[in-house]
Amino acid sequence: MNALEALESHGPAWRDWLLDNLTKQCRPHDLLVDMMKGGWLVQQAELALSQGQALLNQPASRTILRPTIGPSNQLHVNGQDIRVMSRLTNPQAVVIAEVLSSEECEELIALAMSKGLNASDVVDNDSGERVLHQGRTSTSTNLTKAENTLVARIEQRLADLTAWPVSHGEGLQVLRYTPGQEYRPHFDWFDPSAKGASLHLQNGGQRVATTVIYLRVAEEGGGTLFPEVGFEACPPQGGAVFFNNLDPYGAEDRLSLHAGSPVTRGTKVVCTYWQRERPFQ
Ligand SMILES: O=C(O)CCC(=O)C(=O)O
Repeated sequence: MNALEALESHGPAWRDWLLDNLTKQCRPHDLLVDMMKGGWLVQQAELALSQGQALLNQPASRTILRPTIGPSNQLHVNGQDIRVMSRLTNPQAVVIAEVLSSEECEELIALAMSKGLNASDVVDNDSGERVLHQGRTSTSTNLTKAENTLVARIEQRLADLTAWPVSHGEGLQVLRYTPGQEYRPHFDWFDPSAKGASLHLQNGGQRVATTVIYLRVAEEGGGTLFPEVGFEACPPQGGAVFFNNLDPYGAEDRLSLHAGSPVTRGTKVVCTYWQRERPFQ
């Protein structure tokens, strides 16, 4: 077999495009996405990428280990039967049903309410402080890791579901949106080039994945929207949307941009679980 067979397989224009972009240090995942849009099969595109890197004496890109939901569409996790409803490849996202029972949803809401909800905040990129922001208008409360048996059981289930250690999870956050409230498009990863990110990256490293569990579903509006790919997840009560914040090569995935769409009727309550690269205290 010709050592550059994959690189040459789609003609000289593609070969030159790939070599040119590799020379410009473009992100491997972005190149693969463009190649797939151009009709390449993913395996052939990966092979062409590695052949191009070898030709240019660049180190081969390595995929990283990320939290992952297995290929089966019917998952059995710690006694819970969880159903896969849909999967998205770019960004990698999975919509699932029956992660929590309706009793667990109600118990979690009652726990959050008993603690009291406050205006939700965001991390300021410059100072690293938590600040209020007009783009996030929900109210919320943070639960302590394993603060009771219900919380510990849910964290363990999410860790097992995504094959990622429970030690790497942040505490659950419960959010409530009433009509007009929303969380405008944002990334969950910390921007490594921002001054304020370093403090947050020191404890546990990057946020590698997010799971948003729907505890109560709004009558209208309130889905989790991925505007870059035109997809809105609307799981039923107890269902969730899981997504990776990093691409398969470990770069911050700009396609993971997401939003809590405005609720237009009823109340939405979700519980967010963020997973880190390393153990999180
Ligand atoms: O409310 C949602 O659907 C999304 C929540 C979210 O984006 C977050 O908590 O980071």
